[in-house]
Formats: sequence, C-alpha cells, structure tokens
Amino acid sequence: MYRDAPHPIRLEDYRPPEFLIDRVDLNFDLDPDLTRVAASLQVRRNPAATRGDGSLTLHGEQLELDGVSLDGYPLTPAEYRLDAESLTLLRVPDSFLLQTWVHIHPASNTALEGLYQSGGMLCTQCEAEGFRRITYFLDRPDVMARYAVTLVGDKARFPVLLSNGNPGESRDLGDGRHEIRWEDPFPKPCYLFALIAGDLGLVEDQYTTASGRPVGLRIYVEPHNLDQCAHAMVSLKRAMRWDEERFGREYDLALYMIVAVSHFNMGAMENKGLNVFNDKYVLARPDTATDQDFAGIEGVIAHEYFHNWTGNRITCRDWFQLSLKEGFTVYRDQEFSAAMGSSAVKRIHDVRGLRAHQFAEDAGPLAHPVRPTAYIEINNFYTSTVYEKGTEVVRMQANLLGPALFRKATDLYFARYDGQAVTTDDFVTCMEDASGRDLTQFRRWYEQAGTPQLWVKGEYDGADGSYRLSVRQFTPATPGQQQKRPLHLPLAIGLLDAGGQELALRLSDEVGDACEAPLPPGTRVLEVRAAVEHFRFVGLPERPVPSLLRGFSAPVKLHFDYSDQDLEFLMARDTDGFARWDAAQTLMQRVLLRLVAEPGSDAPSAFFGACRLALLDTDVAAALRAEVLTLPGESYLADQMRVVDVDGIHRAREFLRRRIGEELRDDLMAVYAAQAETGPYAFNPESAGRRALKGLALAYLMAGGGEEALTRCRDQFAAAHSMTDVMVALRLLVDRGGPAGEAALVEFYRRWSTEPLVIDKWFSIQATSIRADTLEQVFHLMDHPDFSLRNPNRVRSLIGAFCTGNPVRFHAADGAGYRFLADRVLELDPLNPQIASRLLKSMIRWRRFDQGRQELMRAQLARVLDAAALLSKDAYEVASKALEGT
Ligand code: B3K
Ligand code: ZN
Repeated sequence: MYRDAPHPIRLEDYRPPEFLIDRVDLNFDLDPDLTRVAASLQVRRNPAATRGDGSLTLHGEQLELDGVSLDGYPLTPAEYRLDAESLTLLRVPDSFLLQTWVHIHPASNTALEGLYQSGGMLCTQCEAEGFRRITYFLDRPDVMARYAVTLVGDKARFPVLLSNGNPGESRDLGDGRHEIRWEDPFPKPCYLFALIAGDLGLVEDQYTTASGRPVGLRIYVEPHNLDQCAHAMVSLKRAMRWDEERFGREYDLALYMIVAVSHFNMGAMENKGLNVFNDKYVLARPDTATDQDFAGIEGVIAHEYFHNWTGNRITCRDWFQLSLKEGFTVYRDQEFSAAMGSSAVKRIHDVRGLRAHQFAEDAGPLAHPVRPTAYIEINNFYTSTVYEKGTEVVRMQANLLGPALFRKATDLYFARYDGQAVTTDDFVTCMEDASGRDLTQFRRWYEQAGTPQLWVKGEYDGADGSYRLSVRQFTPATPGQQQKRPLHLPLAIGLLDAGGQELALRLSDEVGDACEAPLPPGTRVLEVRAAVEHFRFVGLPERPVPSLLRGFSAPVKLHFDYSDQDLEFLMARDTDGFARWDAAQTLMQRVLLRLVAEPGSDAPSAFFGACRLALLDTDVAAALRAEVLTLPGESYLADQMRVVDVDGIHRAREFLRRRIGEELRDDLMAVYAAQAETGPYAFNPESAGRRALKGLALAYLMAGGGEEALTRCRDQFAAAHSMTDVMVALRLLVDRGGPAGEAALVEFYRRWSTEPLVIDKWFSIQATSIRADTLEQVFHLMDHPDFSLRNPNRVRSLIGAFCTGNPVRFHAADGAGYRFLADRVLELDPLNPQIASRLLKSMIRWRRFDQGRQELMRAQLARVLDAAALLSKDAYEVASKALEGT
C-alpha cells in the first residue's frame, strides 16, 4: 500500500544494471500458509555498467528474511540494510555467491502477484514485478539468468509440481512429501519464472517441429475439467505450425506446458515452457462455451505461445519497452487468427476493439505513447495503447515494407537479438536495415500519444481524367504533450467506378509515392508524411468513389465528405470487406447521431434499403453480413459527441433497432430460418458466421416486437443447440423483462451451477441488462453465494460488466452507478490493487459528460483519492491523473 507520495519511474533514468545474475538456484518448501524459499544467486559486476558505491540493492516486498550469506559466510544485520521494498548489501566483491532464506504466505496473497493460492493449488504470477514477492532479486527484465528449481511439497495435496524448463530428478522424501527438480537451459528474466503445485489432471499430446524435434504438449487442469481441453490443444498445435511457416520460428524445449487456474488477474502468462492461464482461455465444450469463447482461446493460446520468441527469447530491456513484446505478439496472434478464419472479420473485430478502447484512452487523461516515458505503477500500463496501438504500429511497418521485406526484417530481428533484452528502437532498426528504408519519422509513433486525424478531399478533373486526393493530418494535444509532429503512415486506398469495379491506380509520377502491401487487389498504399500531402491519379474515365483506409492501414480517424449514397454504395460494393463494414458503420453512426439530435424523427427509407441489401447479399459470407449490420455501440457513439448524451444515445439506438426489426421483419425471418443448424456444433468460421447472422436476425426481430419473434427466441433458448445460441436468446429474454426472462435466468442457473465460467456469463447478462432496475439487481447479486470479490473473473463479470458494458445504467443521472463503483474500488483496492485500478478507469473520462454527471463523477474520484494514505500505487495513479488540473 502506498503511504509516502509515490515517485514516478522515468525512461530517461534508465541505466544498465550494475550487477548481473548468471545462475539462480531456488528451493521451495511449499505450504499455502508458510512457504520457505532458499535462493542461491551467482552474482557478478556488469562490465558494461558504471561502478557505483560498492553496494548491491535487491528488490524484495512482503518477504520475511530468515538469513543471508555471501560466499558461504552468514551476514550480520550490520552488513545489510533492509526496508519494505529492498535488501541492500553494503559491500560486495566483484563476483560472489549470494544466498538468502525467506518465508512468504501464499494463502493470504489476494493481490495474485508472486506466489498465491488459487483453489487448491499454488501458482505464480511474476510479470511485471511479482518475483520480488518470492525472493530478493534484481527484478528487472534486463537481468537474464539460468534457473534450477527444487520444489518440495506434500504428496497428497500437491502430487503435481511444475516449474520452467525440463524436469530433472524427483524423489520421495519419506515423510509424506516429495521433491522434484526443474532446470531451464534458456537464460530468462525473472518475470518469466513460474511454479505450480496442485492436484491436477493432464491432457497430453505430441508435436514434431519442422526440423523433426519431438515436443511433449501438456495441458494441466483440475481433474473435473479434463473434458474441456481439446480445443486449446488443437489451437496450440495450429499455432506452432503457423509460426514455423509464417515467421520461421520453432519451439525450443522438449516440453510445453499450460496450466489453467481459476484466480488470475489477466488472460494468461507466457512463463518459459510453463504458461499459466486464466481458465477462461483454456476450457471449452460446445455446450459451455460460445463461438467468441472458442475464438478467444485460439487467440490467447497462440499469443502466449508466440511470446516464446517475441518476449522470452528476445525480451524487453525495461518496462517502457513493453510494447516491443506485446505489440509484436498481438500482431502475430491477430495474423494467426485471421489465417484460421476470415481475415476481414478478424480485422473488423480488432478495429472495433481499438476504436472502443484505445481511441478512448488516447482522448482521456491516461493518454500515453506506445512507449511511455514515466509510470508510478507499471501494472497500470498493460493498456490498449501498449497492446493494441502497439500492434497497429507493427502492422504499419508490415504495410510499409510489404510481406517479403517484413519477413526479412523479422528474421533479422530474431537473429540479431536472440538471448537479449532490447528496445522498440532496436526493432525499428531491423526494419530499416532489412529494407534500406529510413524510418526516422516513423519512430514518432512510439513517442507521440493521441489519435491522428486525417481530413481527406478528392477532386475529379473530367478534362484530363485525373483525380486529386489531398490529405491533411493533425494529432490533438494530450496531457503533457501539447505539440505534435506529422507522422509517417501508410494509407491504403482503392478507387471504384460506378459499377463497383476497381479502377487502375496510376499516380502521376511527380507527386507522392506508393508501395505494395498485403492488401486486396486494386489497393495501393500511399505514404503520408507531411502535414498536407497531395496525390494525383491519372487515366480515370469517370469520377471515382474512393475507398479509403482499406484494411485500416493506419490507426487514425479519417474524415471524408461522403454522401449517404456514397456510403450505401461502398457498403454494398467495396471489394475490401473491412471497408464495407466501415462504410456501414459511418452511415449508421450518421443516422444514429441525427436521431439523437432530432428525437421523434425516423431514419431515411434508403437506409433501410441499404440494410436489406446487405442482409440478403448471399455472395457475402454470413459472418461479414452480421458485422456489416451491427450498429455501433453506445460508448463508441458517445465518443463521437462533443458532450455525451447518455440517454439520447440509448434511446436513438433502441429506436433504430426496433425500426430495422419492423422494416425488415420478413427478410429477417427468412434469414433466421436459413441459418438453422443441421449437424452437431462445430467451431469453424463458416458455422460460427451462420450463428452470428442468426443471432443478429433474432435480435432485430425481438426489437421489432411481436409474438412470433418471442416464440423463436424461447425455442432457441430451450433447444440449447450451442452456448452461442443460448446466450443470444437469454440476453434478449432478460432485456425484454417479465416472466419469460426470469424463468430463463432460473433455468440457466439450474443447468450450469457447477460450471463457474458459465456462471460468470449468468452474472454478466444480468449486469449488462438495459432494464431500469439493473443496479439494484447487481447489488442483490453481490450477496449471491457464488459471488466473491476475491475472484477476478467474478468481479469482472458482475462489477466490471456493469461499469463498462452498461453505459446507460452506469451513467444514471442520479450518480448511483458512480457511487457504487467508488465503493467497490475502495473495497477491492486492499485486496487486489490491479483489479481495483482497472475498474476505476471506467470514470476516467468524466470530463466528456454533462455538468451534472461531471460533478458526480469528480466527487467519487475525489473520494477515492482522499483515501490516498491507504491507497495502492495502482489506484492512486489512476485517481490522481483523472483529477489532474481540478
Ligand atoms: N504478459 C502477460 C501480462 C502480464 C500482466 C502483468 N500485470 C499477458 C500477455 O500479454 O501475454
Ligand atoms: Zn502478451
């Protein structure tokens, strides 16, 4: 807990470590109440660092020190200094063996950092700075060591004892305990250390790498979950193959282990050879998991696997470089998921997420560059900017270089930096060295926060058949960064003729330039560098309709003065699936914002016509049709308004949903019927797409009202063909209210009360319901025997879902939602600061609302900050930044 004013850590203060640790030998005597950790560290002075005062300071928090010795000689308290965060040895030689003995208390560790208890097992989470809660160490990623680990534990309670690398000798200690040794041959930073002790079942498989080496694959879960691992295993094998083919990366150990735990702060963790997963991203059966869950598992399994090269073999020099591993690894998992399914649909999902979270972050008080320059608590910087914008920055480099040169550049990166801790700058240098291109200006993407805006204008000259595109860019100021410089970015475009055919893109050679990119035929990538750029295309027989920012080639907001007709045209005819969806989003946003401004008006009939065309266009895959017809969310619409009109947006969106349901009723019925499932559930892009379209049709039909829709909805719930179908129907029945909704909730709980991940869904559905009494229900559910503040999945599924997934109820004008959130944050912060601080972020953009709501949110943020002396660094940093300048 924070008591003194916390000081920020700054990138400019980075210095190489004064000491290095080559070998680590750890011995754990495991017990949930009291675990003893003995550490032997082979330490030496770093020849590349400047000499300090001869002392060595190790990180350590919440450790109870039982002894220290240096080269075998015990140290007396006079020879070291100990405080709540460190152990300083006052005089040390240039090279020595340091031994420490500490004890820790896993069972009372509710922060879920370091060694903690989850259900009956013990597990670890060390990234970013959890290792210091296990033993005294140089807990920084640029200190890489080889580890040997001995685990001792009760045989009955902990029959399975795991750590990184390869298993060594094991023996029975004769007193009811056993011991096993693990050795990891690869040097690693301590944040990749892991251990697991528990009574776990195991699903096993084999993989042969491209060069013919066998790898044992093991997924460990609680024994009753053994029937829910198949999809994770298939995903893992596919990811391993894909990484060999696409990036030339092979796995390097004889064993790859995944362990699913029920208490976990994030999605999963890429510990070397021993990934620890939130069970939500491992467990799935057709009856328990939705298509979205299946896709999530595929993506996260791949993500953690890909980290083995991008993160583990090559790691970050310091935590400011977090995006080096996260941006690149998310890029890799996005590309993998695109290859396993539809690349347009995958891109749509990712861009929707980016716009909802990252653009919002960039426009608020927590805006920061992809490579931040200062933090109080690094856990607050596992953000959408570092992850998702960081991914876009990698993707832009791939777009600028084209596939062949990008691959050459990543090969160079892997060859040059294997076994090292490096920076985002080193990554860009590889892009430059492999391609011969100058990315000096491009590097600004890592330094500059804020979402760039592009204003594009097009002028057709019938006399000479030319089309002039002018592009102006501007990045708005963000906290601490008033002046922004122009960015170098790839702008992918196509030009369509009136019949929807791609026109040949020939630039008059005197202005601009272009390069090839991995985008649809007919597309060209223009390189924008200056604040204002002009591109002139020649040889055009007619006025074209431009299709701009295809594939979302750069993370910007693009404005072009399209008519409604242009948007309807692009929505129906663009050859780029992403651009079709984007045109539909722009049109829907326009219609919705008009409805907000003029309550009582209706959408134009041409709009319904365009929706009908998109719904019935069977040349387009069902999944893409479902995306095209999905209205922008309320939070996204809110981001488009100068002052958010919470109720107006909700009213307009519900109204338009109803109107689409009414206008398209017969077509929706037909489409719904046409997607009926015949065989058993299977997760594949085709059938998931059909279920998505079916769900969308049912939702509009229910919005349109009538008995027939309700009957369909009840039938779908009762048939329970898949969890995807059940969840769609449950959502609709609950939102509609009345006895049918109540009955469905009771039935759902009865059926699934023994499956925690399904019960999470049950909590979420209620927390995100648009019903007026939702907050009351949430209060009520907090007393439910299945609810616990100590399980992050539960907290997210009830409290998180209400605060971030239910804008109209969370932002109720009386401020009850805000009070509720502040109360929960204050309650959670002493237990689990990471979760508390994440929740608090839902009020961060309070300045965007009307005066009344601003006041109410500000007061609750101030209430949280008033607890400063007791607050964690995590929550303190968020609350204080939220209120900066007040
Ligand atoms: N690297 C982990 C995140 C660790 C969380 C730190 N608070 C998850 C991932 O990106 O794979
Ligand atoms: Zn990651």
